[in-house]
Amino acid sequence: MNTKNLRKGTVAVHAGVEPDPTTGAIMTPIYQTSTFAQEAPGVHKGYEYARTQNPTRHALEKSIAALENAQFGYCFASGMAATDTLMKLLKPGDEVLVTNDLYGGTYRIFTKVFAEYGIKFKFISMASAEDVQSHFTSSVKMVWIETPTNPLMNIIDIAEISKMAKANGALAVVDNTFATPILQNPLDLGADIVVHSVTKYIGGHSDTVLGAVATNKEDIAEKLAFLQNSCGAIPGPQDCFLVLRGIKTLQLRMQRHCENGEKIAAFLSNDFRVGEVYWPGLDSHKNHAIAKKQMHGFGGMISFTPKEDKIDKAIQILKNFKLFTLAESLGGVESLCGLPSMMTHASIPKEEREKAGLKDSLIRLSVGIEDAEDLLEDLDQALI
Ligand code: P1T
Repeated sequence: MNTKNLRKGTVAVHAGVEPDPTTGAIMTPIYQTSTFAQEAPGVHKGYEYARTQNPTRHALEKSIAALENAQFGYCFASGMAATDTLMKLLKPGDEVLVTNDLYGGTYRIFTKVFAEYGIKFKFISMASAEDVQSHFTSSVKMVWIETPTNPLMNIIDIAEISKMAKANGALAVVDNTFATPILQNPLDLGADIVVHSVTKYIGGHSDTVLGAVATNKEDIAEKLAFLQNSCGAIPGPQDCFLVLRGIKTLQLRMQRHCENGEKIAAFLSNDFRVGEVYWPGLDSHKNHAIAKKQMHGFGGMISFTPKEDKIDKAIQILKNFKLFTLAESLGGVESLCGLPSMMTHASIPKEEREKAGLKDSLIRLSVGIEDAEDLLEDLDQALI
């Protein structure tokens, strides 16, 4: 189905999924096969070998591309595999400007893996777009933006920084994991490439690890297809099927994540036991105006510090939770909580974390789609 002029909720239900040509099955089957029969050498139905193409994966790739208003989409074995592939667009000597507040695993692959291959990474605050301009040199070939950032919920102006990247001959890449294509479409704002940890909201049910990249640039798409096939970090068809199923409710889920997020952010902001609250929907958020400009909702990710800025206090609060589960990851239907300094961001050295404003006592919440009243009661009994 051509979903080009349809709205996001409709795209989420229909894009990429056609009735199966052989049986009419409404749901794309799990094509659990490694290879495809050929009538004669090179004569086949568009599928040769399942690393190169798989119909279940293709359906998911079309769905995610359509949601991101992209012509091309590619799926990978994880969000990190997607990031790994994007780094292979670069050459030794190239430099990447990276937001200084980002997922710890992304920091790790940049500093511990690709730095060894001669790619340079400069971690900078992108909260103010003007401050980014002075960092461009002729070696900068890519700008890596995460917005909202993980875990401080900083908001980066995608349109402004993409414009700067273009003027300086660099690619603008946006990790859109926290916002999802329902709340933010970076390609429409001028970015060249959008990347997702599909493991999170897009999958939505904490049952699959998967990544995706989407773009409207044909030359980049060609390279991505080449890298996907050459390096082979592809997701299996069963995981693609699970995500195709999850995507159908993406818009509904995001509406509820946003509603619950708003109630919890308001509660935390007014509680005497809480210090700082980080959620882009709050008027007090320093880039709330940019969030309003580029997002269609503010999501369900919230971070906060206990009033008394002590890691022990944070650990006690995390232990007190009954409904929020202490776990890495985010974006599932169930609410999770975590301590980034000891969990998702432990791979970033303490001094780097502190430079970015990430305190050891910061608690991160992934607010699920449960009844908000139950979540608020759990928070109230957990805070000390
Ligand atoms: O886990 P994986 O699917 O490989 O995705 C990596 C990744 C990429 N980008 C962002 C913004 C992410 O948050 C992640 C993974 N993050 C967690 C596991 C976490 O708990 O923050």
